[in-house]
Amino acid sequence: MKTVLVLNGPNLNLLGQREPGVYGAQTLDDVRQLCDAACEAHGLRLDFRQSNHEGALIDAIHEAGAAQAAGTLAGVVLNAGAYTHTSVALHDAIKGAQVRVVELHISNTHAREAFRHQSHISPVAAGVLLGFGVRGYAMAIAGLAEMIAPA
Ligand code: CA2
Repeated sequence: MKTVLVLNGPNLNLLGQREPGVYGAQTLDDVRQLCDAACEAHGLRLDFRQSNHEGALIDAIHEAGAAQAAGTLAGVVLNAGAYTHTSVALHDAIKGAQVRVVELHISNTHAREAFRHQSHISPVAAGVLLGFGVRGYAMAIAGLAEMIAPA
């Protein structure tokens, strides 16, 4: 059984506590539960993490690259939060680790402020999903399952 790493970046620990109009009312623990159900439905194991630190996210990406190369990881669902728009280091980490990443955003970043329109993740992502609310996490897991074992 392969693992999916769902990796959440800065401030996503605040989900459900503020800005429900943008991100909805569900908490990160609710998201963990819906990811668990999605993984179970696709015969995958869930590894769910959140960090506010860029270096910790980079370490997790390197670890994921090694696990994918070893055949134990299907890929990563990455909501890099605001690092999406700023982090060349995360871009380089994904490229260097040669890991399969589905970039995920709860909100439609293109319908928001101009500074959210650029992503350093998209050019190195296998797929991008945005604007579906937290249900997007389940869609991204389904997408990864499809990528590794096309129907
Ligand atoms: O839409 C998304 O998923 C984002 O990745 C969320 C990031 C934002 O910087 C990206 O542009 C788009 C923000 C995550 C912080 O979430 C909060 C949740 C509740 C209260 C405050 C922040």
